[in-house]
Amino acid sequence: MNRNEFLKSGLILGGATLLPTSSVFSQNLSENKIDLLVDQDGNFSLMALPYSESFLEPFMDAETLHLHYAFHHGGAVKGANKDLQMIKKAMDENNLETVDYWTKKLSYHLSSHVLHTIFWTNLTNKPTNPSGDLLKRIEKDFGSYDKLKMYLAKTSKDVDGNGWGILGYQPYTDKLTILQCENHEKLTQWGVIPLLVIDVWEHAYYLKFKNKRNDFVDNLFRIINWDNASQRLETALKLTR
Ligand code: MN3
Repeated sequence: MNRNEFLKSGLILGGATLLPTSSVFSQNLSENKIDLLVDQDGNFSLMALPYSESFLEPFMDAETLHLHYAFHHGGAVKGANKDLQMIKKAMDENNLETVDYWTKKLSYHLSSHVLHTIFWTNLTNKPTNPSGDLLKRIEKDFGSYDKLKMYLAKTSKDVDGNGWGILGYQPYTDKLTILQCENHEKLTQWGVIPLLVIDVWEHAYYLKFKNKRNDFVDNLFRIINWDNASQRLETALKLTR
């Protein structure tokens, strides 16, 4: 699909959107083994972590990672499956009384599933730096890698309540962009494909960092897997040009 076909097709790839298993997007991601959000039956599923729960020690402790992955991310997967079932039930019974409630829930749970899936692969246990096309685009769109880091860190630290800082690719403008996402689904720009996501929900850091979210974010910048972000940019560009 070239860029024009992509834009005409109206395929929206924002975090709040259901990705059908047959879409070019999810097919490409799963062929490249980046993300797998659904199982063979089309139900949402929790893919295995790309490493052991102690892999990110001491930057992220195993207990935090375990609770975060198994219960917070896992809970979102269960929630998204239930939301879909409840929407189907409402449709089958021609009773649309509660369908808006479950639709909002699906936006919340599925967006959580998408962002957490990306988050795990965005981390590694050693410092890396952006390179190649990603670095060139960072320099073009933000001035320098240091400026991007400052901007993304500040945006992540200053989220009101729970949420995410996100570096994404916006195909409509062919630029990198930063989002300050509240909860999992609010304050997106339609179309943005996330490349790097920073979880600043309290569950991501409270055991080890207590109330010091800023320290958590600064610490996280030491274990970002920029190669994964590069791979995500490559995929996004292939799909949208
Ligand atoms: Mn989380």
